[in-house]
Amino acid sequence: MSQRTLIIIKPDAVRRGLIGKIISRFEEKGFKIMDLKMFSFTRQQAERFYEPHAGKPFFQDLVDFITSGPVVAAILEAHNAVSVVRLMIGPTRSFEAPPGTIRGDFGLGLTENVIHASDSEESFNRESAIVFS
Ligand code: FUP
Repeated sequence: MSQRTLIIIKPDAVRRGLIGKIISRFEEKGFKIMDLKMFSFTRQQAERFYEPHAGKPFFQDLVDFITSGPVVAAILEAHNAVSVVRLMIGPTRSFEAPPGTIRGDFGLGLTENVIHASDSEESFNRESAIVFS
């Protein structure tokens, strides 16, 4: 059955001019783009978005980073969208992400790791309500 997921092209990738290349990968893979927007997270919105990480040692750095410039958010649809997109982005630590993944091809960072993608349908519902409200 068709499923939706959320991706966010993070400020590092937007600053480096990678929006087109990253969106193209999902188009070429066959995803339908259901919604797309560029915006900047407010601090309050970022704290809600990353609420599952509240209290962790990297939380403030994460909020500082995601609010440091514009991002591009998209809702993508396909069969098994959540797991297919997670495969395409690669592991959290870009420096360990295999070539061929988006993090593996475009980044080196941990906090600055190019792209976010929902890790479950529940996360998609929660995150998309914050981003596309
Ligand atoms: P992911 O689902 O791959 O985006 O990774 P997580 O949900 O585990 O982490 C969310 C974000 O927190 C990551 F994108 C990067 C950041 N992070 C850090 O900055 N330091 C850490 O030690 C772990 C995660």
